Amino acid sequence: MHRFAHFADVHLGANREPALQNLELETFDLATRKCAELGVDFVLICGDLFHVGIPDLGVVNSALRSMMELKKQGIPIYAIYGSHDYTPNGTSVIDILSTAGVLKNVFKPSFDGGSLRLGVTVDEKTGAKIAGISARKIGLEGRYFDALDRGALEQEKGFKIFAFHSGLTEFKPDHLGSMETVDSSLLPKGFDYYAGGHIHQRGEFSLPGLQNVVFPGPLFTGYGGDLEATAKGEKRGLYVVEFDGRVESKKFVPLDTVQGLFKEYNLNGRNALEAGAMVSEDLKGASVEGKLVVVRAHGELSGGKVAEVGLSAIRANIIQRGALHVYLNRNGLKSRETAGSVFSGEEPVSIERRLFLSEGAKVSVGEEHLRGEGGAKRAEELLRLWRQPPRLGEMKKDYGARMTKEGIMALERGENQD
Ligand SMILES: [Mn+2]
Repeated sequence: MHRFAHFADVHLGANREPALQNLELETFDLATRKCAELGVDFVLICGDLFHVGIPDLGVVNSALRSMMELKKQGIPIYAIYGSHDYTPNGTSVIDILSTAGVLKNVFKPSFDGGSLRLGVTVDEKTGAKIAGISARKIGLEGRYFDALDRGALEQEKGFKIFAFHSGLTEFKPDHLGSMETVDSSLLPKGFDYYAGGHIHQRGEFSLPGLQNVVFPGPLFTGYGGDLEATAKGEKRGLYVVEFDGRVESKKFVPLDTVQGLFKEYNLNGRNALEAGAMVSEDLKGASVEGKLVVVRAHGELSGGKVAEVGLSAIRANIIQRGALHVYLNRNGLKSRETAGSVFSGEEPVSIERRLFLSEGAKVSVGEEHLRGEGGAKRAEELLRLWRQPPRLGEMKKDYGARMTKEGIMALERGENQD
């Protein structure tokens, strides 16, 4: 019996906070060690190994160390590009790793007229055949699928894996409604396993002619939404597939690198101080040590400003109590006092003027000439000034200095007064 590991959407380098970045790298390292421990014959990574095409070298170095361990043990890594690995007209880290022989890019396209032919990579040890389509920025891989010569792939004999990094229309999770996807009918039929990536939610599917369609979900987490799901307890990990001429079993292997705590607060109708007291009281007894904590607050405060809820201080307190990381999501939190003004149906210039007037009235300004109409006028002038692009050949430094100087002049009393 042979086996391979399949995972995707590792997004190394996605998070800037050191604790999360370490966790990303630790999870990847754990995944590679798990692969070796489970005795897989090869590893297939279906895109978004890194969060950007040209990541921080420290992140690359650490990931490389984990991959070299697999290489030393004779376990090859096959990969395709994800939408994040792609750099237009440039060289991506995946290219470098591929040139160095750390991994093998299995996207081998050749164009014959309007038709796309895919080269097949044969894994030496198991004889498994892998064909794959890399992603391009913003779902442009759809065109690859349209042009794909499916017949040639369908005629390939033996155990076949199709690797791709795209959502499939038929299996799109509801919350990704607006995401561009590829129709399943564009996939070549009759492969033994369809190794997916791109969808940050785990799923196993099948359709007539398409068996074993698997999206493993992110290995750790890529975005804030993933972080919330992880904190809520969603398992992250990789697939191990056993095969012998056909798929004998496929198993999800969770990687428990982090424990999470998710808290959600609807602060609708409370004033800022009340809301803050409620949240901090509720979190007082929570066990947070070593955990990834996500706090989401939403609703419209009846009084006070969002900043007066004191969520930042609450976060600092949770960190002090030993939490690994606290992610604060207050995007849905508003205050009646500071709710944004809405002007519509007017010329941009007059919308700007009214916006400056109404916002200006909310702050206390010491300088007489910056209040009311005068202030709005100067704000408009600053806006007009700072909209100017640099002059031809002007250095960034000189442009910055000029903007600062002209900006100060625009704010000064007596200037441009009428
Ligand atoms: Mn991704």
